[in-house]
Amino acid sequence: MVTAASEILHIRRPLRTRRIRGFTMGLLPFSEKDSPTKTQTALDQETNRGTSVSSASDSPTRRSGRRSLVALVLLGIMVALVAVGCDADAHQSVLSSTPWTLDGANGPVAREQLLLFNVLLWTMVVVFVLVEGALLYAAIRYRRKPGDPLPPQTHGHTPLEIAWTIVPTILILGLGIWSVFVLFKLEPGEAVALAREQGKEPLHVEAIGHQWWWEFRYEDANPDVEGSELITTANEMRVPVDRPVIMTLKSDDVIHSFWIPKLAGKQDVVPTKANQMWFLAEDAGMYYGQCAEFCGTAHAQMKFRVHALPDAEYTAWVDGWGGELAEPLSPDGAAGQLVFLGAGQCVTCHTVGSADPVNEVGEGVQRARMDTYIAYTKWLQKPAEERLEDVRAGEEPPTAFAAPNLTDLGARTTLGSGLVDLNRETLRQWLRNPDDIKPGNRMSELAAIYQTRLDHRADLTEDELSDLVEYLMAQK
Ligand code: HEC
Ligand SMILES: [Cu+2]
Repeated sequence: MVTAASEILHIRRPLRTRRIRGFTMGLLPFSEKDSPTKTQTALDQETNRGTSVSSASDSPTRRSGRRSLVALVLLGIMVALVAVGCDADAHQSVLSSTPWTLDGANGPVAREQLLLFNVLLWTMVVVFVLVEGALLYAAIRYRRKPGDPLPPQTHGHTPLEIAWTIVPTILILGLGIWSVFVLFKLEPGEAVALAREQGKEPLHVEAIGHQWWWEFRYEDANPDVEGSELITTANEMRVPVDRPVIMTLKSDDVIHSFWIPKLAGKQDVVPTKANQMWFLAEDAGMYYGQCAEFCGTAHAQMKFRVHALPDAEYTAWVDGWGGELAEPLSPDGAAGQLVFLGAGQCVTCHTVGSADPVNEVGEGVQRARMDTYIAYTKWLQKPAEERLEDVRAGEEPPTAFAAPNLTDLGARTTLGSGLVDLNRETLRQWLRNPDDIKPGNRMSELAAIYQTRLDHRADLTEDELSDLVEYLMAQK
């Protein structure tokens, strides 16, 4: 009995202490050899070395070495993955392969911001390299070697201390003051001043962020014409070149962020608040935009485009918007219109042919749809039994929600807020099941025609779909 117990103790003790050592060794930077005083456990360990079989082959130092190797490899993979995502000349990047030319930026706003960014970045790179370099050099060159005596102890070095106080102060003050001046230049007032200098009026556009698409409202689409028409469109914004564009940013639901990398930096789009920013496109062409604030399931698919057009082309778009169709509807298109207004119930959420129709009580329909959406989401938060009672009593809130204005859909280039090119095939696919193109979108989540089939497809025949495609593609 006694021998058995002592044997157990004899074997168990070193095992346990070894585990404790393994734990502390991982935390402490020195090895057992350097440790100034050997702990009792370490001494125990030594006396028992004969019995501890695994300590040599799987020592804690070796284990932690292996661990740091794994960490290093993981870090390497991460850096490689991040680097793969870098493309200096990408569509949605203000950076370019020749950063000193600032040619990734278009217009005064983006250029000003990029210049500030570049100067801040490279100043910080220089400071980092100098400070870290000095640190590494000192750490390696003057590291303590065995047997070294204590080095001479100094205290204070006035010129050096003055230098490392003054230099950062000048740097931070200089860059800080410059940043503030750049901020002032981003104020809309600057855009008005610039436009007046050019003898023009700035263009005002309102962007409304919705989960997960963008609405654009032009109160005065042609600023050179007094009281010109109201235009509402979605996901693709048209602006004239060389004219300051002042954006008013609003949100219908959550916080979004409006970002056209090549034209201007990000600006938050906050519910109940109207933020402003401006930009000016110098070169005609297409600029890519993206919501830059996580706003829910389809956030990454909340893109948009800015078409900067020569004045004449822009005015032609404004004059041609709405009103008579470019070509009269074909018989199929006319059938599609009936589906749109009837079986498809599209008209509860979408408007065609008008910028902002007014409802019976004289309020803008799109505004009313936004309010309905808020009422509906609040209703969804009620307990299920109460909702069931509401439904039985016929008191559930209406399901009309804000959706893209489709008046100029046929003239757009994309579908699903910049996700896929717009053509008959993609439009048909979208109508059959929007989730196939844009998972998580609000149309298939809320429109009644997608709620009746188990496969979540539209409750419409292939003919009805074709007619709808005809009707919508004719809207330009
Ligand atoms: C419950 C409201 C609702 C109904 C009903 C509805 N839609 Fe939509 N629709 C939306 C929303 C919201 C979007 C934006 C989806 C997105 O991009 O995330 C949308 C997007 C679209 C788009 C793409 C627009 C663009 O610029 O990307 C088309 C086309 C469209 N709907 C057509 C229809 C048709 C046709 C019907 C009827 C069969 C219909 N919708 C019924 C809410 C609705
Ligand atoms: Cu968003």
